[in-house]
Amino acid sequence: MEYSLPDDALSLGFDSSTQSLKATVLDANLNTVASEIVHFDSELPHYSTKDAVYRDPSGNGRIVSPTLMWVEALDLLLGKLVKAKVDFGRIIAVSGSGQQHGSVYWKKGSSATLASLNPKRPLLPQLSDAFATKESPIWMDSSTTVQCREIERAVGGALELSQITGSRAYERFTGPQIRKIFETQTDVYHDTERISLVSSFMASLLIGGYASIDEADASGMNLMDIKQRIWSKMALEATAPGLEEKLGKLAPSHAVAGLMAPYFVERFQFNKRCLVIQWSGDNPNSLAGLTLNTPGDLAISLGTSDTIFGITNEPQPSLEGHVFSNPVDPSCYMVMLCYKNGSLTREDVRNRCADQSWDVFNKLLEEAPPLNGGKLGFYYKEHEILPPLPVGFHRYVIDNFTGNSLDELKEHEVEEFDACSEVRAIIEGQLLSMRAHTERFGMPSPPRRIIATGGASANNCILNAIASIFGCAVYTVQQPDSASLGAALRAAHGWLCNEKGSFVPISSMYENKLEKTSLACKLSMPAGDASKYTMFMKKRVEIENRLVQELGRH
Ligand code: XUL
Repeated sequence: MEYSLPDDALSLGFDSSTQSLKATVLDANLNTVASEIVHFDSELPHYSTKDAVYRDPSGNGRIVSPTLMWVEALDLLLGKLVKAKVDFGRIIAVSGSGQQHGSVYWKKGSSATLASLNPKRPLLPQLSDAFATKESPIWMDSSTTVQCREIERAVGGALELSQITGSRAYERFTGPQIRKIFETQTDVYHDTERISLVSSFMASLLIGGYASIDEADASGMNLMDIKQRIWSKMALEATAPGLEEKLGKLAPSHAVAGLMAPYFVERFQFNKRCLVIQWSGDNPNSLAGLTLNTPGDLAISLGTSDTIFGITNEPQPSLEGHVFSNPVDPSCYMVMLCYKNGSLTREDVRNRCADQSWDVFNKLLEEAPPLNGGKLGFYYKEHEILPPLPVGFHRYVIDNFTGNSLDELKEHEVEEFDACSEVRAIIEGQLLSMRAHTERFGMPSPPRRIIATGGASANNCILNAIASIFGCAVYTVQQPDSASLGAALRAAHGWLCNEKGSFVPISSMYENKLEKTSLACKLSMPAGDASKYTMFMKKRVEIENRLVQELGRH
């Protein structure tokens, strides 16, 4: 069944990312009709941030952003939307995306301040005293290793924490960040009435009260029981005392956080029935913006780091990657894997073997046969996290390789490959690793479809390799604003669920519109034959496991 929005309706999605605050406005046909942006460094220079953050000069890995910069940016961005003549009265729902893991510490008494904002004055002066600390730790912070190990130990180990919360403890995750504040800034912790994520913080501004944390972004905290979608008592106790009260309740991502606060209705002429739908993290919103909606859907974002998102019913949380609650359907899960060695490592091979040219690179890729005559390469120009391996290149040739069963075949290590084998080895190697790790993580095989995005997804030869290795259709979409677009789609979705009084699948909103709208995906390649690659992948996993045992650090 297809659901539509009222003809003249608009939905608004924000993206409060590390560097900027963006807005995307969609009409009832889900076409983008306006978008605006505020860059923090250049447009709010009085915070003196570099890359929108403060890095601790002692090199201890502490990285924070000024909370008030985000408050001021919201006023500024709404002013730009007014200038762009967006008719605020037509906006039926607003949602947003926040950089994941970052946290905000509301001072005792601030809920009253939030509820009584004066629409004649900007937000900033009214909220300048609302926080127990004005510095929000963000995802780039890596200063909480001690707290990570303490939390893992308290719940019985890293794997146990992952099975409860969807991830082992990571420095940037909010639980370890909160524990560090509790341990090192005890006054701040005790003076805090409510802890928000960046996402629920921005939603709180819009509703004039504390918004719940949504279940998808809560999955990036090491605090939520991923199966039951409630705070885990064990994880809470391992993190800090009295924490549950400071976190408030959880809410499904499609739920209504509240009505637009009178402050924004009077100051910007929003409709007073405008709904604020729960904000979520940037990665969950990107999943929504890339139109992933069904178990088996997979997105591969090929950028500086390669990131994979997928939807599954049966996740297998482990010591790598992350399981999140699915932001567009709470009955299943989102999995996310991040590779550090992405485009810079591909470029390194291009520069060494292909005269620094993608055209030459593509020709070489096509000269080498699929399965590369049994040649397998592992290229880590950066210390890799998936698998955990140090910088280094490793090349192997499978002996007596015919492309049929590899079970009995042995391999030997070599120093180098010829240029076309090297080019095919990096591409096949990265993709085989993605296939192996997503399958190990509980993604269906083959995937239902793959949506490729990011710089390298413009390369048809690489798309061809993705289709053959994964054995499914690959679509491309060049959508640089997938997080704010996803937020706008989720705003419309939340509005529809509220209107129908129960959850409706998000795909029912755009199924028949896809080809006509800005979301259109083009089928790029037919599925290839993946069964030979299945054997090749098993061989690769065998070698990878050996490398991790020999060289890896957990
Ligand atoms: C995800 C992560 C980043 C942030 C900022 O775990 O740390 O992607 O969400 O974009």
